[in-house]
Amino acid sequence: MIQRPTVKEQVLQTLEERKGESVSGEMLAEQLGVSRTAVWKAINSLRDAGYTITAGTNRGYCLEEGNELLSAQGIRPFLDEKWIDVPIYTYKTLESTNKTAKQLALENAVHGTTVFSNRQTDGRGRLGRDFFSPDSTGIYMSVLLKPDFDITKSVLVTTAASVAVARAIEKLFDVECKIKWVNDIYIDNRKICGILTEAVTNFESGQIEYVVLGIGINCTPPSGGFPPEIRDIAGAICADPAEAAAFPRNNLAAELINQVLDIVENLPERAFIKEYRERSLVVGQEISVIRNGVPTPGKALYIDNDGALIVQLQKGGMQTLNSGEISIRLT
Ligand code: BT5
Repeated sequence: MIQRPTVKEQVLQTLEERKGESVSGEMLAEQLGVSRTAVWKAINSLRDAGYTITAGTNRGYCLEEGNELLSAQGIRPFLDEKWIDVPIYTYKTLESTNKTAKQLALENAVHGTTVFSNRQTDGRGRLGRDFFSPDSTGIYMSVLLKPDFDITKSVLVTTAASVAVARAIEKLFDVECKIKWVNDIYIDNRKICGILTEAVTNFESGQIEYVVLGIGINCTPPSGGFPPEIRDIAGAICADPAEAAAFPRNNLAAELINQVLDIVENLPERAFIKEYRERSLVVGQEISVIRNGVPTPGKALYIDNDGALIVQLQKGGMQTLNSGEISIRLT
């Protein structure tokens, strides 16, 4: 059953579309077919949610620029026509957006359904590691992928997604994104994004039914700085914590959806591998391959057409790394 948007959601939609402009309460009431009191209540409830909405007697209501709370209404105006209808869910707090996206998948959510949270209490990395996901300074999102082709090569989804994230960030900001195999995005030698891809297989057929693509991005540094355990590696797209409120999170969120869904559509052609190689931080570098906590030194030679990393081991021989169960460290 399709749920009708609430008055609050509709008011937010109009204010987001006309951000920085005054919109009269009377016009809003008329447009939505509700009373002016209902509009006034919706405005108050949006203010409670953290939006700065100014009001003048004749001027009407104005959603001030720099109010970058993530919302479906804020994101949708930036989506490409092609993806304009993807279902978007935004939350203040979730344990993990990947967990919620998996629940939605069980309820038959469609390809492209995307979940965002302003904060995660149990954000996950690979191999059960934590992903630090503080309030309102990052984008934590999961996209449900159910393309109509065989998605068995789900490792390619991670490879493609890294390129999509790099493209989205560079479209909006004057920065250069590099990729550390498999799935970490770096700016100026600091990790600003991690990606966690989870494939869910059908119990009976053993086939991959869908993939949940989780992306965590540090937009600005958290107000208290990064916790000590990641202080030396973590960074953010914009280094100034004072920019947090004005950071164009809705625009970036939409661009991430656009780029991810575009690249996944063309996944079987693997055209993105070339760009992945060009963005690589590791090719040609001395590295340590870490399997079950044990490091083995070697040199990263190249990335093959499946996104696997080919390593020349110091002790002799070559190794093809194609599993998310392995980490590498630059040495
Ligand atoms: C990742 O794992 O980097 C994948 C992170 C995926 C997070 C997204 S957020 C939305 C969705 N919902 C989830 O629950 N997860 C996904 P991995 O390559 O294993 O790296 C984890 C390591 O990165 C940690 O052990 C830390 O060293 C470091 N780290 C943790 N939080 C970080 C942060 N905010 N920024 C940079 N590095 C971080």
